[in-house]
Amino acid sequence: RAEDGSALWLRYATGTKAEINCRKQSPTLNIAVSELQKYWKGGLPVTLEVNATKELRALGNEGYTIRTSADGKQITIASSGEQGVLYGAYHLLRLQAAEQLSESNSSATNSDSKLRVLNISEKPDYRIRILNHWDNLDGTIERGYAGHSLWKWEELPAVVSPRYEAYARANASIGINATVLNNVNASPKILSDEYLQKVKVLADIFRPYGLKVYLSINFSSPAALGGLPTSDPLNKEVIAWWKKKTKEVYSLIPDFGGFLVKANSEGQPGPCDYGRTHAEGANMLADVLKPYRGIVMWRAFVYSPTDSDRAKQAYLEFEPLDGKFRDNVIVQIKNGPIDFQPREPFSALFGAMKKTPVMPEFQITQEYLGFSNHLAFLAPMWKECLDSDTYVQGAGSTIARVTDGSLFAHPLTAIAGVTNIGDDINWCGHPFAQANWYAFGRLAWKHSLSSEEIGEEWLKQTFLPIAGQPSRNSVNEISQKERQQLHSQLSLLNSQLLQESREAVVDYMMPLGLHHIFAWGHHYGPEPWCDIPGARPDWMPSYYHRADDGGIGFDRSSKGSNATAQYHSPLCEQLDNVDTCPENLLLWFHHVPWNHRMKSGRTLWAELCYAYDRGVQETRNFQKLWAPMEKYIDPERFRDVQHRLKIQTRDAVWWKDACLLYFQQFSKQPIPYELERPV
Ligand code: GCW
Repeated sequence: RAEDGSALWLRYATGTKAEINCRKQSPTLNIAVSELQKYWKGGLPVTLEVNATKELRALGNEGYTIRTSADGKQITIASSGEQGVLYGAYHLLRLQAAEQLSESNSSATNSDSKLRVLNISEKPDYRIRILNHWDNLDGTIERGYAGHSLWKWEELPAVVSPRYEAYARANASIGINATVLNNVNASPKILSDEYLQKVKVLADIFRPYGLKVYLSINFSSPAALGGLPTSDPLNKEVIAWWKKKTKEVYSLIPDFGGFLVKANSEGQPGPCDYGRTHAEGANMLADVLKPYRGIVMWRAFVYSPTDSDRAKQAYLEFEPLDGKFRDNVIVQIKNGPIDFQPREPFSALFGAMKKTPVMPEFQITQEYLGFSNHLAFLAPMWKECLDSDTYVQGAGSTIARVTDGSLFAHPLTAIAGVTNIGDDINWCGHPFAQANWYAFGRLAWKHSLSSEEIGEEWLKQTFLPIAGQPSRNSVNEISQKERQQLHSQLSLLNSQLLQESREAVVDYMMPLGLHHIFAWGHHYGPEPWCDIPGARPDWMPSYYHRADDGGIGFDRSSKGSNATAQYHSPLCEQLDNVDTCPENLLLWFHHVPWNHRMKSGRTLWAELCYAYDRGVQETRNFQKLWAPMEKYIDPERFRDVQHRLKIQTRDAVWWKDACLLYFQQFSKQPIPYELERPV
């Protein structure tokens, strides 16, 4: 019963062919039919319908209904579009695999119990639900921890890996409908004729699954690839070059999505090189893409070493441009103002652009959360961002509502996730990292889903025994009693491991609002002491933690860099005041004396010690929570997780000891005896 994780959450059992009816045929509908024929075990026949009723039109061509007929004898999946039918089919299979189909809803469910009456109606919250691959054309992945790129560029277009289709299927199963194939640090070569032929092959494979291809472009492609003397966006020849190139792209890929652009950031070229604004650069590309209904995703991740506070820069650069972008441009904003730290406040830019559609960029790959060695379920972090209130139109102006089109009625809505996928057999490195790909898709579809619901779905699909297969310790199927125990174990894993894991990382790496005290060059271990003479100050940890004899933390209040002023009232005042600022962001916004009294009654120093220690102890508990899974699942996945959890604890101790010993030279206070102290 070896399992290698390659099936992801799609570990469906095959068996007798189910009765599936569909009057139309098409590549997309055929996938829906075949998936259900092979894997639907619910007993009732399923009818698939593409139908333009008023109700279905309101749900859009990706929305759907799933209903049991009045006589209870069949199920109908209906949508006004073929894509919606496919999503409906995966929804039904998900309910089955997560054992959420039976009437009783008890943990003792099995395939024999009575099917509940289905009355489901769904439509996605975002129009574009997109993965961003930071994959380079040489096969490496920037910040990738699961092997090399899935895209075998040197073999394409002739050789087609079966994983391309498996990738599209996995995305379709969770509603992801778009993907950017290459790194935002983009090679101009991606737009060469040679590479476009390769991209076309991928787009053709993805199309029936409703997965649209986008590309990251290098802003100086006209010069670098086209040989022009400039890439100035207002230059006529440059515009003509982009027009010709875009025409070529669409002749190969008629439903091509558009361009993602990282411009004038971390050494990338951009319109500012020619004295033009980000809007001028984005609009030039938008005009070129417009006739094909393509869009531009323009990243707001910009900062330079000259300004005093990096956390303020994206806002300062982009807020004045609100209203200056074409309607097929969307500004892509990282969740926090710095860079995917374990915890950041939300980026104030979300509340600053009323006239411009903006989209969140989340990082699924764990660049700053232990790579693929640490277990960190990220749904709680993304929910924290989406549920944050910007107050841009008064209370209730959450980031979810700013970006899903409900607050400002922008028709263009999107959400991006920097993916953690590589060519490892299990796709994501850590078996639990698959949960983050899954969670991103589910939240992009429906941001009101709770992290607990998503965790439960994923755990059940990933670890319940596949129906009809022998159990871990015998040739028989798992017994009813064992099944119940496994269900309780999974529910513990959900509440105490998945849901706690991100907070544990925050605790053992950067509690209380600390950020970016990572080692130089990679972003894995701690190096708060790092000081490289002559290096960019904003790339040094001391820039961020500012520890000294007087205290620790970055003063971004009105007495300091005044980043708090970028937030709307009443949040602005709340963050600005050291007594009302949430303690989990305290050192992000304030430089606080070591003896400052925290809500717990402890001093800041003691609180810091307790937080680091709590993080370590949590990871020890994760190992204990995982141990009983040995009885229920295959040894391969069991040991893989067990092994990584050990590494996580070892690293957590490393973080705690390194940070506490370093900061102690400023606090000059002992580490409390009741904690696990460094030697
Ligand atoms: O998170 C940082 C990374 C860079 C990345 C950059 C970005 C793709 O350390 O590797 O480059 O942000 O988002 O552009």
